Amino acid sequence: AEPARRQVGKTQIVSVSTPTRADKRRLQALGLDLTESGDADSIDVVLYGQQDARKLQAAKFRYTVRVADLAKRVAAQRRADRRYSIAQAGGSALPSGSTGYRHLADIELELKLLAGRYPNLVRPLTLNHKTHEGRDVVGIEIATQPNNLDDGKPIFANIATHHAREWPSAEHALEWAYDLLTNYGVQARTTRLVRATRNIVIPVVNPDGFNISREAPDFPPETEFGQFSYEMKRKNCWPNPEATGPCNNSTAGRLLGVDPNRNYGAFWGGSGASVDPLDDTFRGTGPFSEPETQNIRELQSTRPITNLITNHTFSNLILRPPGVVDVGPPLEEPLLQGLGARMASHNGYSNIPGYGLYDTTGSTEDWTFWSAGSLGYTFE
Ligand code: 0X9
Ligand code: ZN
Repeated sequence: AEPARRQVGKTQIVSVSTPTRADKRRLQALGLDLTESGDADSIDVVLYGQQDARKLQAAKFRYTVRVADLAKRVAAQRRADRRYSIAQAGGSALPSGSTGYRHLADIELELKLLAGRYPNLVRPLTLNHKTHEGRDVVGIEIATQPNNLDDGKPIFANIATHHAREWPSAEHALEWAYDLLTNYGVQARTTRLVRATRNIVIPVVNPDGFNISREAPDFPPETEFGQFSYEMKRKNCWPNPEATGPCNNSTAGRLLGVDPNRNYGAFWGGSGASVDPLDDTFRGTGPFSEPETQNIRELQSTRPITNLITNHTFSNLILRPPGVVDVGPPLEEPLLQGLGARMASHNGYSNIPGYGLYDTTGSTEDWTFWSAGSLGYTFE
């Protein structure tokens, strides 16, 4: 069934009280839009109008409103972004000097420009599978002999934007590339790092979804398609046979697609993912049914990627395997915990297992770790 298109009431962010894991599981089963923001006793949830609020109330959840009018908040943030951009006209403190969120075309162009500017350090990368909308998924790899794929160096993969709306994650990955390239030969630490390792950077794993979110039109909230019908898109553009219209203009709105971070083979079929194609955490029709996850699987499987960070937003968390509590800690728990702690000591994030806020199955680092042995983390 397709969702009722006309939303009644404002889009809100609420903090739902979930003191036990049973509460968290019961909340996940409602099919609402859960964020990874919250704490041990609560999860923040996006409510798209009264229908969603009623679901919470009917299930007897207690919640407090954190953002009463998300549309208003977003408008204020956009004004703040513009002010920032103007104030930083001479360039920001970021490695690239960028002053605003990039569009997909910006990212793709800048990757090409970096390859052109640093031919001795950069090799362009196109992953094996085009997306449902026919896009290439692209990145770069950075090494002192970029084209010598037999250099035997350990690879760190810094990948981002499985989730369409998580724009800052793409910025993280791309700025990492700028950091390495602009500081190579300038800062001793970066120079050592670039010499000793190979770095793969893929800023946008899900370009179809990202492009829809990033280019979403400003529909007035009271129209048939509300403001967040596309901007708040999370998933890819899997063409749900039950839904009509293309990914950016469908009666299903943002709810079309598969959650790429529930589609990996690790524990696929378990809890913390949805079987309903219109849910935000729809796991897909089978493990690795989607081009986006096939791309990362084949990359991880054919290259010596020893470390991986998959960037999401936001909660200031470093999440390590497993994503689902029943799996229990791996033998490598001290190693994973320790490396997480070292990373956290640099950025102040909380270093916790992936299941910390809620269970997920089919997620990225669970597959790269449990199947390929790569030390994978979600930065949230
Ligand atoms: O739910 C997710 O896919 C990630 N959070 S987000 O808000 N960006 O959607 C977290 C994935 C890793 N976390 C767990 N395994 N719980
Ligand atoms: Zn995410």
